[in-house]
Amino acid sequence: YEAIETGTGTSTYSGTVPLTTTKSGSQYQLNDGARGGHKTYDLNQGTSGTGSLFTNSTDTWGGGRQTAGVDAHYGAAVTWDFYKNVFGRNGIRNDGKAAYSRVHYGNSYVNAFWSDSCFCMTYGDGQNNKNPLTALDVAAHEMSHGVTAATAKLVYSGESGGLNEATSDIFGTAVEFYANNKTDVGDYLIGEKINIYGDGKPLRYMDKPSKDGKSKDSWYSGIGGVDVHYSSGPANHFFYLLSEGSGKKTINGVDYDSPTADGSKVTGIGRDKAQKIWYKALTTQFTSNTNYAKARTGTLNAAASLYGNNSAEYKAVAAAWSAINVK
Ligand code: ASN
Ligand code: ZN
Ligand code: CA
Repeated sequence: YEAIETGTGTSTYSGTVPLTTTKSGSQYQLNDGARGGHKTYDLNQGTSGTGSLFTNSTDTWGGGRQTAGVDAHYGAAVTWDFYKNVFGRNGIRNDGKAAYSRVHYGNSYVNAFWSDSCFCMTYGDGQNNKNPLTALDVAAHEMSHGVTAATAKLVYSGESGGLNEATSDIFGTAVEFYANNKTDVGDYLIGEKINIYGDGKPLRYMDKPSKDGKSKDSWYSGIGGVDVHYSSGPANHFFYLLSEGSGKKTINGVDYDSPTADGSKVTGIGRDKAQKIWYKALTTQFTSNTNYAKARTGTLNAAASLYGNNSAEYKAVAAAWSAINVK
């Protein structure tokens, strides 16, 4: 017999978390029957297949190889809940069916990725297998690649590739704020917990993307030739400005200082409205070849349909794009 259960896990990055599991006979499995049957597997340093489903004799998880599995299983659940409760989206393809997660990929593999062909998320263990790339914002970033692939299908190169990456950073961040647990209170930093450079610094910054040394703060002709993880900068910056406004601000103890390309002042409309606008644009306006100029139009159309074309929200979208040089 099988039953849906609620267990507890000790994670790497999110403290003690609830886990939805399945009891099968006398064994518990990381199989989330409340969210489309999302399963989490241990690749045990392999690079193909599914390895083995995490199983346990009790419903208390963590320690050793299980710990990264706890993060991945929790991250997939919170991301599922975010899309469901905030946007009414029932899973990545809005069909109620889950993807799956694989952890412990390869040896000292410093990346995580979404693959549409397996419909799954995969996580490496980081440098010296010490920092698995399973933090909540990373998991939500990867799962959101699945949502983009199921909706706008933004091509993963050129300007559309930058918008694809930014979409994952935007919703990765939104999920972290949504979770609002003790250790994931939410910030506009990407990958601040995985110590990818060994110096404790985040991978990316949304208030001023150029703080990473590579991302672009604003649009310019030719940005389509930049790696998609850096051409995402202007759209991440747009989202920050639209949510929080320009200038200095401290949120959950983190200091931000967001500049504008033209010295203009932008007043934010709050993250809840900004994420609604981006989601509506992604799912009803953007297409595979949407570039920055079309993203401006698409988000303005989304804002008009949500709030009206004379609304403060519509005007803020226009102002935030202009502030990153998309006029
Ligand atoms: N972690 C990376 C990402 O999701 C993997 C890649 O370069 N596609 O963007
Ligand atoms: Zn990505
Ligand atoms: Ca973050």
